[in-house]
Amino acid sequence: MFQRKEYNVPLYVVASILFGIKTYIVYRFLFNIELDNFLQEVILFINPFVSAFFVFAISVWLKKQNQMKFIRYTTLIGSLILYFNLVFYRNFTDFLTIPVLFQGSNAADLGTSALALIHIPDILLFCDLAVIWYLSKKYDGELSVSYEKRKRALTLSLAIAFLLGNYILAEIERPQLLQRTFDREYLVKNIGIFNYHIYDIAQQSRSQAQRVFADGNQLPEIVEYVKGDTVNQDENNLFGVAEDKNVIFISLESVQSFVINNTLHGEEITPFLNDLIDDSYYFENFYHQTEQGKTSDSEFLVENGMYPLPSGAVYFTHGQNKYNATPEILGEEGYTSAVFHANNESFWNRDVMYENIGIDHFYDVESYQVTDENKVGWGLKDKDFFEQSIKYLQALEEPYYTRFITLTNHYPFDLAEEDATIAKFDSNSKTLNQYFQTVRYTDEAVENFFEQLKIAGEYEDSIIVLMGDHYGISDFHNKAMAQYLEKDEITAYDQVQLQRVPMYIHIPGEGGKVISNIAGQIDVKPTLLNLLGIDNSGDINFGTDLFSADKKEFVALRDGSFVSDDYIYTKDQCFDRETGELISIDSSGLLNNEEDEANNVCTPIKEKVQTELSYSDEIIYGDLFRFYDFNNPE
Ligand code: GP9
Ligand code: MN
Repeated sequence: MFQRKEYNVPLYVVASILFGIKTYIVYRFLFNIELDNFLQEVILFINPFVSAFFVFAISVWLKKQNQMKFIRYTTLIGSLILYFNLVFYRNFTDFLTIPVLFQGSNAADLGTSALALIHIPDILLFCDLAVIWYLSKKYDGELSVSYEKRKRALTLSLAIAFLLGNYILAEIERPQLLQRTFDREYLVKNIGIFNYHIYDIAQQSRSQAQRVFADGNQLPEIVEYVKGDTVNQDENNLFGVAEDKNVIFISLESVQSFVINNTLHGEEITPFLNDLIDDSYYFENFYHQTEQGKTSDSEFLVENGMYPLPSGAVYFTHGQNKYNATPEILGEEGYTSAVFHANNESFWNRDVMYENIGIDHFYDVESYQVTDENKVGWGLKDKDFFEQSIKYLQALEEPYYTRFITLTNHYPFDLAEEDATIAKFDSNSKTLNQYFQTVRYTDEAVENFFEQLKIAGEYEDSIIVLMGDHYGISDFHNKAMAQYLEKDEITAYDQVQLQRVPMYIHIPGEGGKVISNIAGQIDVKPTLLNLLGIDNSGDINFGTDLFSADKKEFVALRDGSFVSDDYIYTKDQCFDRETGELISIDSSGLLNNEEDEANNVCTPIKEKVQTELSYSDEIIYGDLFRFYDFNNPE
C-alpha cells in the first residue's frame, strides 16, 4: 500500500488527461471545425489538455478532503457543457452563447428535432466521468495531494504558463483574436470551448453595461451616416404603387434560392414558386443576414432595417428596447398588424417583442386546431396552417399588415409519406435528402394559400411578399450539397452564394421582373414603406429600397462577410463575384503592409461593412432610440 502510493499519479493529472482526450475527440471528430494548417491542428490538440489542467490544478489548493469532490463535480459540469454544445451544434453548426442559453424555453419546444440530435453512442462521451467518479470515490486518500505552498504555486504557474503558451500560439495563428469580432468557430478552435464561454460571458456583461452607460451622444454620427445613404424617393418610380393595399408577407421557413428553378430527379422542386416569378418582382441575388436568432433575426431585419446581433437573438436580448418598427409606423397610418405562426407565443420571445413593436394581433398555436393528423415535426403542417388562418385574415380590419410564418420546412425536415410528392435525394445527408420533400410541400401549401386568398377576396387588394428566412442546409452537409449541385466541393465562395434566399414582391395586376441587383433582408423595410407610399425619410435604418437604381455597394452578412457588385468577401478571402475566382488571401487576418492593402480590393468595402455593423450594434446595445424622437427627427 505504502509502496503503491509513491507511484500514484494524482487524480487532477489523470482527470486532465482523460477529460482532455474526450474534449479533443469532440473537437476533432464531432464538431465540424475547419482546420486549414498544421498550427491549427496543434492548437486544437493542446488546448483541451491545457484548459483541463488549468481547472483541475485548482484542486491542489483545496483541503485534501475536498479535492476529490471538486474534481468530480468539475468533470460533471465540464462534460455537460461540452455535451450541450454538441447537441446544439448538431442543429445549428454553432456554439452556445449565454443569451441562447437563456432561451431555454426554446429547447423544450424543439420536440422531435431535439431527440434527433441526441444519439445513443453519445453515452461513450461520459466514460471519463465514470472513471474519474469511480477513482475519486474509491482511492480518494491515495489520489489526492498535499503539496507544500511552493509546490502548489509551482503547479499554478505551470497551468498559467500552459494557458499563456496556448494563447500565444492562438495569437500567432489569429492576431487580435479576442479584440476583433470573429465567428465563434474561430474562438473555439483557438482557445477552446471553455475559454470561449468565459469570453462570451465577459462580452455579454459588457453589453449589459453598455446600455447603462449609453447616452444619446453616439447618435448624431449614426444619423448622419444613415442619411448619407438615403435614396431620393423621386428616383423610385414604384413609390406609392401599393398605397392603402394590404400586405401579406409570407416567411418561408428555411427555403434557400438554390431550390428555385432547379430540379431533382428531373422534376421541378418548387413548381409554384417557379411560375410565380413570371408575375412578380423576383430578386435572384437576395441574401439572408441572420445569425443565431434564425427566424426571429429575419423578422428583426424586415421590421427594423437593422442588423441582428453577432451573438444571441436580439428578440431575446433586446426585446424591450425602443424601436421604430414597420408595424408601429404603419399603425400610425391606420394599418392593423398581425402575425400568424402556429408555435408557442413565447418562442423567440415573440410575445414580448411583438407587443413592443406594435403588432396588434398574434395568432399563435392557441389559435389553431392541432391534431395528431395535421401535425408533423415542429407542429401544424403548413397547408392546414394557411387553411385555418384565412378566417382570421378575413376578420381583420383593412388595410392590414400581416406576416405568415411557415414551419414544415424546418430541420429535421420530417414529412409523412402521404404528403411527399417528390422522391428523396440520395446522399450521405438524411437532412438534405428530406429537405427537397418539405420544400416541395411548402411550395404546394403556398400555392393553395394563393387560391384561398382569391376565393376569400383577400387577394386583389393586397401585395404579397414571399421571403426565405435563412438557410436550411448548414455547411455540415456540404459534401451532400456538392453532390447535388454537381460540384467537386463547396468553397467558401459557394458557401456565401448559398446564403441566397428567395424574395418575391407580388403585386396583383402589376406584372413583374427578375431583378439581379445584390440585395438583402435589411432592404425590405424601406422598400415596403415606399411601395405603400409612406414617407420614411425620418427613419433610421440601414437598408435601401430594392427598386432604387442607387443601391448601397454591399450586402453585409452578419459575420462580416459581404457581397458587392464585383466581389465576395468571406473568411479573409476575396473572390470575384462573377467567376468565384480567389483574388487575394489575407491569411493572418490582418494586412501585412501597404502594398497588400492596395492590392486587396475587398479591404475598403470590408471596413465600411464593419462600420455599418457596429453602428447597428451600437444602437441596439445602447438602446439608443430612447434618445431619438422619430416624430421630430433632427
Ligand atoms: C419557431 C420557428 C422556427 O417558432 O420560427 O424557428 P427557427 O429555428 O427557424 O428560428
Ligand atoms: Mn426559421
